[in-house]
Amino acid sequence: MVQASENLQAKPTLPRTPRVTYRMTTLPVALAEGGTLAAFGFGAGAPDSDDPRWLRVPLECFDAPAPLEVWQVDGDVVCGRQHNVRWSAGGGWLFASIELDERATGGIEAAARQAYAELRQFMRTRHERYVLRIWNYMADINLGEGDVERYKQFCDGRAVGSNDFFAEGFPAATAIGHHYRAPVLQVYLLACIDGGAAVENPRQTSAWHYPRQYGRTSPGFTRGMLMPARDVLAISGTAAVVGHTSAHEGDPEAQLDETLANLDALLATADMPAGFDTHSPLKAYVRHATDAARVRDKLQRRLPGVPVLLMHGDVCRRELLVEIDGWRFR
Ligand code: 3EB
Repeated sequence: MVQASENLQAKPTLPRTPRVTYRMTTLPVALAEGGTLAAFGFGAGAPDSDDPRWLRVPLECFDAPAPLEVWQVDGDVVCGRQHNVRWSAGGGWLFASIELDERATGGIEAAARQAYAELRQFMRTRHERYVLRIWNYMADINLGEGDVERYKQFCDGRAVGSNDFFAEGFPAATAIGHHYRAPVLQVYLLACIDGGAAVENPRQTSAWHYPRQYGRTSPGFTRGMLMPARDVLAISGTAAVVGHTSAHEGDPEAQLDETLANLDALLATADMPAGFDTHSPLKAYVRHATDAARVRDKLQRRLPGVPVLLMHGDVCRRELLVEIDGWRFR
């Protein structure tokens, strides 16, 4: 829940939230534009570049050709590298990413531990102290049974590597399985010189209170994060979890309806206008390619005109077939 209602009021003097758009453009064009903090390509067909602002996300988009995602801030952007961390900063905002190969770290738990430890160490050198939003993409997320399922090992390693990183509160987050040929863990984040306001969902148990059955280490994330200026809500990966239970096992369309009900409740709790619009870029992660067309059709009916990237990705509980994350700009 938001702590106090004054947290929801617009704060125009605070850093203006980056604009997030999906665009049919090229990497050089996106990076040449003023104020580009980050640009993302999706899947094996995306180009590669050493520019720290560029990130190739190892998820395929069901719609070809995939657009680029571009984050733009007011002001000049500088960028660099520190160990495995690539970063860019401008306008009070920081983008940082890390990609580790599990064949070098010795598995997903160690990769998560190292990724979060490196990001935490790097962030200590920065003025943008508030991590507001974070994304995690990993291979074979549902491989293994019980406590050794790889997502649960990831949660263990994330908690150890984070140490005191999120002592003041968890960021909004996404954790999704990719199908890339190499076992890479990719983590990227958005941070700011000012803090946001965490928003929980009244229909969902807070993830850090999940009961033991979901793993030794509860996942550390908040359902949504209002940006410092209170103009934009960053929406965590949202699936058909009601309370702490997965709903509608085996039924992707019913799961999608439940997910949309969860999103409506989150927007209401954050005091954002109901529904999504053309300035609300979302991603829908679909586990089975055979469900993609039905998910696309339903989204076009339920969210007409909303930019939704349809991605091939695995949700962190194997019974969950679809998940949505993204942004709601006021
Ligand atoms: C859920 O509601 C779905 O481990 O960072 C969503 C968003 C999920 C973030 C994470 C996991 C994470 O529990 C899973």
